[in-house]
Amino acid sequence: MQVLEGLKQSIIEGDESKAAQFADRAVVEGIDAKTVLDEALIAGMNVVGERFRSHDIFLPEVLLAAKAMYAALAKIRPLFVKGEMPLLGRVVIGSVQGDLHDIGKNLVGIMLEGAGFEVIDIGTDVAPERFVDEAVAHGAGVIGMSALLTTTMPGMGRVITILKERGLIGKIKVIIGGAPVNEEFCREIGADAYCFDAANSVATVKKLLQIAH
Ligand code: B12
Repeated sequence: MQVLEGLKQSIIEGDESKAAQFADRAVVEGIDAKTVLDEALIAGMNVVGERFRSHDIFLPEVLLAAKAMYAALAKIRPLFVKGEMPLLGRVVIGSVQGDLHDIGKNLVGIMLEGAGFEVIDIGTDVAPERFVDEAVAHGAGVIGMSALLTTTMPGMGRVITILKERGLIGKIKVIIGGAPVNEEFCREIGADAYCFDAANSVATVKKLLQIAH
C-alpha cells in the first residue's frame, strides 16, 4: 500500500511534516489503525533501530525519526481511542528510572486505551516507589513498565520488591516490555507477564484481569 510505504519512509527519513501528511491520508483512506501502526510506524522505527545499531545513523537522526513518528501517531490516535467504551480496567504505565525511551511505552498505552482500558501514563524516568504509589492512587489493576536499556532493567525488579513489601503482589499485576527484556528476566524478577509488542499487551492484560476476549 503506497500510503503505508510513504509513511514508513518519512519516519525513516525523520521528515515530520511528510509523516503527518501521510498519516492524514491513511486516516482519510480508512486504513485500519493497527495496520498503520504495525506496517508503517513500528516498521519504520525498526529500520531506524537497525541503522542506529549498525552506526549508519546517529542520535540526531533517531530523534528526528522519533519526532516524525509522534507527528504520525497524533494523527492516527483518534482511530484507536474512539467513542464511548465500557471501562475494562486501569493500567499505570511508565518507563523505568533512568530510561527516557518512550516510543514503545506510548504505543502500548495507545493500544490499551483503544481496547477500552484507562491508561495513566506517568512518563519516563519513573522511580520505583512512584509506580506503586500511582497504581494505588488510581486503583489500577496493572502496572506496565518499559525499559530499553540493560542498565535500567533492574528498576523493574525494585517495583516488584515494593509491591511485596506493601502486600500488594498479586493484587496489582505487573507487565514488562522493551527490547532488552525477555521471558527469562520476567520470571527472574517475578513479574506477571512479559509482552513482546504492543498488540500482545492487550491480550495479556485481558488475560491477567480475567476479561473475556
Ligand atoms: C529511539 C531510540 C532512542 C531515542 C529515544 C526517543 C524516545 N522518545 O523514545 C533517543 C535518541 C533519545 C535515545 C537515547 C539513548 N539511547 Co536509544 N535507542 C532508540 C532506538 C533506536 C529505538 C527504540 C524505539 O523507540 N523502538 C521502537 C519501539 C516501537 O520499540 P520498543 O521500544 O522495543 O517497544 C515495543 C516492545 O519492546 C514493547 N514494549 C516496550 N515497552 C513496553 C512496556 C510494556 C508495559 C509492554 C507490555 C510492552 C512494551 O512494545 C513496543 C511496541 O511494540 C533503540 C534501538 C532498538 N533497536 O531498540 C536505541 C537503544 C535502545 N538506545 C540505546 C542507547 C545506548 C541510548 C543512549 C544511552 C545513547 C547515548 N549514548 O546517549 C541514550 C539513553 C537515554 C536514556 N537515558 O534513556 C541502546 C541500548 C543498549 C542497551 N542494551 O542498553 C539501543 C538498543 C541502541 C543500540 N543498539 O545501541 N535512544
